[in-house]
Order: sequence, then C-alpha cells, then structure tokens
Amino acid sequence: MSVLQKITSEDAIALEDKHGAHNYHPLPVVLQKGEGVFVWDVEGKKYYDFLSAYSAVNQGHCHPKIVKAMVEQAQTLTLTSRAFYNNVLGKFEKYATETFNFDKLLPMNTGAEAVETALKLCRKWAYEKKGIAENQAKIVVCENNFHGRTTTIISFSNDPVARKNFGPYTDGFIKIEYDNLEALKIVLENNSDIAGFLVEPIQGEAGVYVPSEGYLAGAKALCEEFGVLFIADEVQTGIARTGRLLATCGNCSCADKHCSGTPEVKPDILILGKALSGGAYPVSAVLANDPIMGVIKPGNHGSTFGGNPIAGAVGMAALEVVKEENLAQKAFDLGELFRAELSKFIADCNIVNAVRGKGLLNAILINDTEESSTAWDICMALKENGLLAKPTHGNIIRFAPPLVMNKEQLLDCVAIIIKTLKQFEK
Ligand code: IF1
Repeated sequence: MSVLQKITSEDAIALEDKHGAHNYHPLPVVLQKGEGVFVWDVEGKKYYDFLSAYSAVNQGHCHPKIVKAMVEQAQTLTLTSRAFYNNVLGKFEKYATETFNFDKLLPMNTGAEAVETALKLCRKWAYEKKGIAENQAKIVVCENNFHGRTTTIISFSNDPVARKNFGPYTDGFIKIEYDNLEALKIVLENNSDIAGFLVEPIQGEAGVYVPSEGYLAGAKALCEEFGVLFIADEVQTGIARTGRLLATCGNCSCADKHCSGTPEVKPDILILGKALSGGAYPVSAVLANDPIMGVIKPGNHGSTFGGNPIAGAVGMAALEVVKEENLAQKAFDLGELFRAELSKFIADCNIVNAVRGKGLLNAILINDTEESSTAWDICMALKENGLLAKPTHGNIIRFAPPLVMNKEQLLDCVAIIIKTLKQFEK
C-alpha cells in the first residue's frame, strides 16, 4: 500500500490497531493534511487544531518558511553524525544562543532527551564544580510533573499509568509540592547534596497549572542562595506559547506589553523542544553558560541525530518565524481574549468551573469527576463541530491552538467551544 493510496478513517484506525502498539488512545480522527491553524481528515473534513501537537506546531502546520528550509537542506545534506563538522550546526547554535542569551547550546532531538541531558549536565556540574560527593547528587522535582517518558524521567513521576511496572527506578530525586516555595526552602536547608531544581514554568500535562506570581522568581532566588542549578523545562511553555518568548521571559523584547514587567527569571539550564522546530522535525536543545556547560567534554554525551543539518536549518527557520511574525505578542493578546470570552460564558454555566492559562496555553476544568467521560465526550462533540482538542487528565481539556491564529479565527473557535459546551449543560 503506497502512502499516496487513499484510505478511509476506519481502515487507518484498523491498521494501527492491528499493527501498532497501543500506547495511545487517540480521538477517532485520521488526519492527512495540515496548513496553518487547520487540519483535514482523510474524508476531507476541516478542523481547527486546538492542540498543536502538544504545543509543537506553534508556527502553524507546514509553515512555508520552515518547510522550505527543511526541503532545501534535505536535498543537500541530511546527516553527518558529530564525527565530523557540518556547515549548519554552528550557525544554528549561534542564532539560538543569541536568541535566548546563553553561552552554549547542546543539540538533541526529543524533549525527553533534552531533559535527560540537563539532568546529566546538572549532576556533572555538582560533582566537578559544587564538590558534592560522587553518586550523592540529588535533584529536586515537583509533584505532578511531566518531563518525558524515559526510565529515569518516569522514576520521578507520580503518575501511576506512566510509572507502574517500569522499575527498577533511577535514584537521586526528591519530590516537593509545585508552587510551594516553603517546601523548596526546607528541602534546600536540610540537604547539602542538592544539585538542581527541575521545574515546568507551567505544569502542562498536570492540567495547565499556572503557579503563583513570583513563584519562579522565588525559586530561582532560593537556588542562588543555596548554590543549586535552576533548570527550566520549557519544552511545552517555550517558543512564545505563553505570550512571551519563554515562560521564564528569557531575553525577549520586554518593551512590549506582553511582558507586563514580569521579572526575568533566567534559568541556569534551559530545556527546549517541540516548537523549536515548529513541529516539522525533532529538534531539542539544552542551553547554559560556560561555567556550567564547560563540564561537558568530548565523549561525555551525544546522539546520532543530535545537531544534524536538517535540525539546524529547521530550528533557525522556526525561530525566525517566531520573531518575524511576532508570535509572542500574538499569543499574549489572543490568550487574553480567549480567557475573557470563555470567562463570560463560564460565569453563567454549570458545565465548566474555570478557565486558566497564559498566552495560548489554556485549559478548562469540566464540572464533573476525573473518572467521568464528560471531558472526552465534549472533545468528541468538538470534533463533530470542527475543532480538535483532547483532555489532559479526566476532567480538564487543554486548548492550545497554533500561535499564527488571527482574531476572527479565535472568536470563531470560542463560538464553537461555547456552542459545544452548551450541549452538555446540566
Ligand atoms: C506524550 C503534554 C505530555 C513536555 C515537557 C518534556 C516533554 C514533554 C514539559 C518530553 C512532552 C508531550 C509528550 C506526549 C504528550 C505531551 C504531553 F504535556 F505536552 F501534553 F505527555 F504530558 N517536557 N510532552 O510536555 O518531550 O520527548 O515528547 O519530545 O508522551 O504522550 P518529548
């Protein structure tokens, strides 16, 4: 069967069911085309994409600038491995380190790989710079975190579905409550072998939990006080998704109102992925300054595809799009509008308890139990009404459209969402 051969949704689903591992439970829609904020299924039905591949497609599906960069590089040189230099990686590293204001970048492919890289970097820095005894370094993480699916990462997850029966687990992690500075202070005061604090600026998978104003700045200050590395996982919140270039507000044009003067919280280690490529290709990266990244020597870390020419070309194009189309400001403005419009509806409805988020990373809390199928049923009805979204946990639906959406399209989506929610009013 050639990939160009037409296939029905039913057949496509049956093929995956028969031949594919069942590690996902997708919404029953089979997509075959994407352009900007829209996707089409194999029967030709058009949808607004309100998930953006979990915030990887911030620049919109098949952005012409990104696709052009990918095709041209793919027709020239795809992969050299790092056994040799290539003519693209250095340019990408320069562009990205200047964009995010760090000395060095270590290129990887997936978000989880970048998180693993950051953990290794933090530990090595702890032994060689902070002087923690070998194999004693601890890294503090937060309850209800999501940082990927590798064995080490799920070792510090408290999601039983992601963790159970994948042991034995990697040691060296201490879990504390998210958005609780006192909990972080206590653990730092009572442990001299803490190497770092790994945190999501907004907990995405946990249900788009936005921490209290000042939490990130307070956590960074505690890390500085105790000589601990502040590690920001911006795989999902980065690249303009939350209305700023980074949710930790790294080096963006802070003159714009979208920054609203929020203090910059510069991480010691920054983790990027997903929209670093605009969803066209797996590109992730870890950024840090020389006193930290300098502990990495030849042979310490790497990957076959990490830093390949296509990744570099796509990464540069994806970041150029963010700047040229002012996507941080767009996400800020459209996010304000989205939450304002939904809040008006929520005030008088009984099916939704709240809307929360920053920029265009938002979620609604459905007025039903986590175990109920209501959030799923609402997403199925949204699909029928031409908009694709998916619950994160039980009764929470995440809404994260591409940042290239315009105001008319956003208001159209708000109307679809409200019309659909009304179908479920009790
Ligand atoms: C799935 C959601 C989950 C991430 C953060 C690292 C990674 C992710 C903050 C790893 C990945 C994806 C993975 C995907 C669903 C989605 C996700 F939160 F975005 F919705 F799972 F929680 N740090 N998030 O969000 O990056 O290795 O996937 O490139 O695994 O089901 P990755």
